[in-house]
Amino acid sequence: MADLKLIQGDITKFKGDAIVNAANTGLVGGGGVDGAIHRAAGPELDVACRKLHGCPTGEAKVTPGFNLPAKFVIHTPGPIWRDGSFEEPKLLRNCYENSLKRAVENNCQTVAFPSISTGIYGYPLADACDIAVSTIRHFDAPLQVTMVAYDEATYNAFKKAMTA
Ligand code: AR6
Repeated sequence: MADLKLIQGDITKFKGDAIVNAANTGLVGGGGVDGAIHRAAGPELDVACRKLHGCPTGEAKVTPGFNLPAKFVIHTPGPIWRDGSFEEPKLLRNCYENSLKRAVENNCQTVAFPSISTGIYGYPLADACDIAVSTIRHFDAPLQVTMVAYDEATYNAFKKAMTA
């Protein structure tokens, strides 16, 4: 079972083995947490991402962390919320599960996640938190996972999902 804890803060400051990036399918960088991670990692991250030739929604690909304190960045494009009938829940579950698989493959013990898809991609926060918490908790590996909530609403929603 993966162990899960919650903090509020900036994921680019996470000192551990890997941080997860809420990316886009082109892996070309963007706004939100993706922009923050690219700024903090430095331009080499963009060069490394371009060599990966994109990533389908729900899958996950790894790069080094370059100037970040974390050793690796695991890039996963979340689903863009439409109305919930376009496999959004399954795709969001895949994001968490495939990111954790990449972490294990790279011998990571400590991994941090942002709240995937609940910013620019518009996934309803409470539902996304339930999916994140249950997928991480059911993942069978000795990983220490930290959810890094940037804003208070996200922190409170995760807290609720974790105590439900
Ligand atoms: N640390 C932790 N969480 C953060 C940080 C940070 N430094 N900055 C923002 N967040 P979003 P998405 C939170 O929009 O919805 C990009 O353009 C933010 O408050 O970053 O998956 C990509 O290239 C929110 O709670 O990701 C894609 O095109 C959460 O991270 C698209 O956005 C996710 O918000 C992906 O959209």
